[in-house]
Amino acid sequence: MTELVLARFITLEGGEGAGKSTQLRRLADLIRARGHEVVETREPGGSKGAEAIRALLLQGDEDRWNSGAEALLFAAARADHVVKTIKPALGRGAWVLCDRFLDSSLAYQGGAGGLGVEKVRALHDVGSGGFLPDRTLLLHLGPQEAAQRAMQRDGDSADRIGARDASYHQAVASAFADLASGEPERFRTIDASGSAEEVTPRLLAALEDLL
Ligand code: Z5A
Repeated sequence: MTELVLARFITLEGGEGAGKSTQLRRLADLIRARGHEVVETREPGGSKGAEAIRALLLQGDEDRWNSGAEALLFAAARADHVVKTIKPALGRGAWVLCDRFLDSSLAYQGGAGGLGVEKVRALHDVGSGGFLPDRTLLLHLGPQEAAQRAMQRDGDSADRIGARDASYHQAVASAFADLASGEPERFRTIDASGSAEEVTPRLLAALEDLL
């Protein structure tokens, strides 16, 4: 008899303040209610080594690292996260929901940071063997609403990447849109406007065929 493969690796992506963390928690509860084990994780971070690298990446002066150094650190954190957390969970049949993954490096360091997506993909090949999600949900929110949400949460204490100017965040949004249109089989773009209660069913609908 063929065994059902239950494990799924799902990533949530989008600009700052789009509501990824909020939606990840809500989705996890709904998927658990369907009888699956769900592991909630995030990047940068998600394993002991990657959480240590997270502090290096997000604290300190805005110009602490250039795009190349940033991309190397994100790739190193991701390599640890994939081996220590994501693959073991998938191996036992769990769903893994991850707040940001490779596409954030492609959009932030590759696109907005000017490094180029091919170099970032090459680092991912070295660190994580090119490992990709089964599905990526890209939360799309207009820049004003996103900035309001981020400001409501962080006030003036944004991290060193979140604190970059509006043109950087606009370049991130445009890089995400390019990534989604380049890989329509993996990406689903979700309207993230409206209340959290209104957004969650849109995300769940984009996963129904995998559940
Ligand atoms: N980064 C990178 O450059 N390269 C990489 O490879 C990776 C990351 C992996 C990580 O920051 C930073 O690292 C990030 C990208 C960069 N910097 N930026 N920009 P983080 O892990 O500290 O946080 P984040 O991933 O940037 O989170 P976020 O994007 O800022 O937020 P979010 O998760 O999308 O949103 P949220 O926390 O769920 O919601 C934000 C606020 O809005 C909060 O007060 C909520 O209660 C509220 N909210 C949420 N949903 C709604 C709705 N529907 N209506 C109203 N209010 C809402």
